[in-house]
Amino acid sequence: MFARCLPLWRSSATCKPWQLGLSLHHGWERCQAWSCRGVNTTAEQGQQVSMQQNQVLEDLEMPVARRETENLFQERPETGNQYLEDALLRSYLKAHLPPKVLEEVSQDLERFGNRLLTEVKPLGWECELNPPVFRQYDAWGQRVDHIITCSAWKRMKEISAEEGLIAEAYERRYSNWSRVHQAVKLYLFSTTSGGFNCPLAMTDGAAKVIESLGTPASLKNAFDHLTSRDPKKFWTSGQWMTERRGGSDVANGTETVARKQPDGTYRLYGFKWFTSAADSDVTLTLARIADAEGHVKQGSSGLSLFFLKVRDEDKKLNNIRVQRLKDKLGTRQMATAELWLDGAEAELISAEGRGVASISNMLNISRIHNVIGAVASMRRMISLSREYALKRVVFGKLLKDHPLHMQTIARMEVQTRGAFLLLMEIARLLGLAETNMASEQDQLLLRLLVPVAKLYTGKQASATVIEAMECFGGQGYMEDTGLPVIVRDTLVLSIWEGTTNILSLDVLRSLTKSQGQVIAVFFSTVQMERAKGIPLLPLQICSSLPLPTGCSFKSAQITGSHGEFKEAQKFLKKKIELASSTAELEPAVKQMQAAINRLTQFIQGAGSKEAVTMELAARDFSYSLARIYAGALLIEHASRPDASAADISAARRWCNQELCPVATEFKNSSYEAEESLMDSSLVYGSPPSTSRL
Ligand code: UCC
Repeated sequence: MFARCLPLWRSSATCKPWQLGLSLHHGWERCQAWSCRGVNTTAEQGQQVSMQQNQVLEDLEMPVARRETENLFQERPETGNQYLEDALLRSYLKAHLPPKVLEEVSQDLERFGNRLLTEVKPLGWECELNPPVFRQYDAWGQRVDHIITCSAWKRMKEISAEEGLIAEAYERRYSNWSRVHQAVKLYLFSTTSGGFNCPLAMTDGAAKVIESLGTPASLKNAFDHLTSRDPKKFWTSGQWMTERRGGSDVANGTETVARKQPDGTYRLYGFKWFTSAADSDVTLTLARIADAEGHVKQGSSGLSLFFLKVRDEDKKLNNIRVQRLKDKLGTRQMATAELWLDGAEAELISAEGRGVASISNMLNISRIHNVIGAVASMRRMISLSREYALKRVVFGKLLKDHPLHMQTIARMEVQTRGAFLLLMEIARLLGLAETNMASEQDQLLLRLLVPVAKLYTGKQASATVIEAMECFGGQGYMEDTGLPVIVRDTLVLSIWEGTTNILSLDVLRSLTKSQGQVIAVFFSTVQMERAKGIPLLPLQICSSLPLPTGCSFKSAQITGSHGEFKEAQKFLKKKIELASSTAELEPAVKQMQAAINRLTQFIQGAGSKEAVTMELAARDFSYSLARIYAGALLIEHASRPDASAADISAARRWCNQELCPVATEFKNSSYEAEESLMDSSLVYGSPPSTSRL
């Protein structure tokens, strides 16, 4: 009886008289009396009073409101060590890592999983409850612009260093597998990190940019700090790209000006509208270098990349003023600020006018972190739903025994598996690239898959976490369950680091820049050994793809001969080679064949269309690439000799979905110019007028 008096999530809830609809004095007394009576009844009468009689007694004595809330008692879903509970993660590592690396990495991950449970998880919750506070002036009217973060947030920074969450990738103690190790640690850390995964994403990106510049002497110290395991030494970095005109069209939206100083440094003047983790130690940012007359060059080629320290040795801001903190839907644990740069001292680190190209290394890394965050959110919400279904009784039985409920979670599981394998594939390719072990094809594939995975998993994660929230009924909507935090923090993943459409256009950019080779490599990688009937896609087909305004793909010349292409294929792993020996995978393999065929036909068909066709198709095209590639990975994983029935089922179910939506929509004429006009009519309710558009 006493136990039933305990509240669902917070112990203070039970005896709040105002919640019982009673006057304070009377209600409090009744509450106390009721609790005691409950204890006494049980103690004194024990077995003599049947539960039924007890219930009648309670019903008679309790206020109505109390009786109702009493029946709402539910079990809290508890999860254990995330590494040990993640069967797919463990089987992936077992299948791919060399034995010695597997042994060490597994030990580290198991230990880390325990640390997350006991130490990091409570800190993450503390970060949520104590978001950063901005204090502009001190008590004496001095402008101080302090962003005050809680002690748990500071502790997250120390833990990140201790665990080598950035260092791991740059020390490369496991050679090409270091990136996989790092990605897995970040994946486990993500949903308990209290938002600290965001500064880590940008820190990794900054380290990557510095390394890709050959770690110039002037940046060596910064690189050491960004990749340090010493909590006292570890720095985080920001990534200040977004200005008041927006964050997508960086080439036209950047107004910040850089003025060269006699000592060769620069002073930056401008306004950064959205600077995440504004408490970071350093940052990379873009600005336009002013000439002697103070003129700047507009457009992308006018942008250069700068490194700057946010504060000096005395912790004084580097001629930066904080205007305010952003009031965001999610990631509220992390300070995002509007900043005025009023002569901030900075170092030019790219060639003049090569700012966007230079910062793209950072973008690609932070986009990979975005994928990590997406998959982690999906996995976390499924784990909690799964656990809850083992405890929650509805309509006379556990949720897990309701087939429709299990089907819902299983569908999320299939999506999450596809997303997870995409993530691992990218980490694997990145690891190869960073240890000079990547073939040219691996590098092309990486360039293509990063935007594809970022845009696709961002959408998957949003849908999945909302679906999973529903698995808890009304409880999923309650703040103090922690579930809405995960939902809120996930919804940003399809927005920051490039929205879905911007990323879709980046997929087209990767085609243009590589003169179609990224798609050729894509095809040869997913092509099945048994798909004998499908001719390998010649590079020439890709050259006929029209691209949106500004993209020069149409005029691109194909340099690789068909022979070279065929030669290159010899080095490519056939993702679903082994599937031919697994009969249960036959339907999935056939669906993949059909999807690849349809994608080929789309590319051939789109080649003869106007440029707008490819722009309109960009999103569906990217979705098709994501679904086909993830399908190939799932089939590959299910083809292992020790694959489980669930692995096979996941591959089959994944391939049951529409794998090539771009071909379907193309057939439906959805990318024709007339349809584009109709899009506007549908949106505005009448034929679009120029004044409205
Ligand atoms: O939102 C933000 C803060 C969020 C915090 C981060 C936390 C993440 C945490 C996750 C953990 C859970 S920061 C702002 C986000 N903004 C963006 O992501 C920008 C979105 N916009 C784009 O991506 C655009 O497409 C731009 C900026 C890249 C377009 O610029 P341009 O200048 O118009 O593009 P161009 O002219 O096509 O490209 C310029 C050069 C080209 O190289 P060159 O000159 O050699 O031909 C491109 O090939 O840059 C190269 N380039 C790339 N290279 C452009 N994008 C890429 C790329 N992705 N990879 C390689």
